[in-house]
Amino acid sequence: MSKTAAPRLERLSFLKRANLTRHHMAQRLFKLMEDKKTNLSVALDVTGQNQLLQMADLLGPHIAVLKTHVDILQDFTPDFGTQLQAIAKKHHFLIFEDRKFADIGQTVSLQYRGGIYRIADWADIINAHPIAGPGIIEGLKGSNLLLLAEMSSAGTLAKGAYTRSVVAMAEAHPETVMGFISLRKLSDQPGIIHFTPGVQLASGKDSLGQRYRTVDEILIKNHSDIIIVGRGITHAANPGEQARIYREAAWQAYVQTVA
Ligand code: 5BU
Repeated sequence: MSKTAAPRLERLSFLKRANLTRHHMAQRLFKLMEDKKTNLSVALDVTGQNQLLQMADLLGPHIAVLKTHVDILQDFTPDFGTQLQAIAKKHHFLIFEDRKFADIGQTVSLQYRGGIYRIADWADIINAHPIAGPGIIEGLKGSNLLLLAEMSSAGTLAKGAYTRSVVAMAEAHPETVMGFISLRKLSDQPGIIHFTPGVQLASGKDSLGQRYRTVDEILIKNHSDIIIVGRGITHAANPGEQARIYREAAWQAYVQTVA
C-alpha cells in the first residue's frame, strides 16, 4: 500500500485553530507548534532521572511536547518536576505525563494531585482512560486532559462503539478535555488536538504488541496533529539528529495538508 496517499487540503492551520478553542492549554499548544514549527512529541522512556533530564535538554529544541512516565524512574526525587519545568521553559515545550488514569473520580483526583509524584504540580497535560465514565473527567477537573480514544497496540479494545463514546464524552467536556490519544482525527471540533503514538519512519512492530505506523500515514492520511515518538528517537545512534529528522518529516506532512 502506498504510504503517500494524496493529501486532502482541508486542514485548518494550528494558528487558526488556536483562535477557535477556549481551552487555554490547547490554545497555548497550537501557538507553540506554529511558532516553533514542530508537531513532534518525544516519549522519554528512560529509567534514570538525570538521563531523562539530559535528553530533555538535548531534544528540547525540536519538540512541542515531552512525554514522561514518571513511575518508571528508579531514582525519582521530589525536585524532578521543577527541574524538568526549567528545561521546558528554556526550550519552550510542554510536559505531558502519560499516567493513563483509569479509576473513579475520587481516586484519580488523589492520584493526580498527591502521592509521591504530585503530577498536578508539574505536568501541563495528562491523559485518562474514560472506561470508568465521565466521573473521571470531574475528578481531573482543572487539568488539561487527553482521553484515550484509540491505542497503537495490536488487539486494543479501544475501537468502534467505545471510541465513538469517548469522542462524545470529550465533546461534552470542552473545559477540561483538550484532545485525544488516537490513530486518526476523530472530532471535527477544531480546538480538539489529536496525539498519536506508535510512530516510526518505517511501519512495523515490537515484540510486545506495539504497532508502528509511518509519519505520513498518521499525519497525511489520518489527519492526526502530533506524533509521539519514543524508541525511534531515543534508541538511535544520534538521538538529537534523529529528532531533527522526525521533526522535519512531521512538519512537512502537516504543512502539506493545510488548506
Ligand atoms: P515507542 O518507543 O515509540 O514505542 O514508545 C511509545 C510511547 O507511547 C510509550 O511511552 C507508550 O507508553 C506510549 N503509548 C503507546 O505506545 N501507545 C498508546 O496507545 C499509548 C501510549 Br495511549
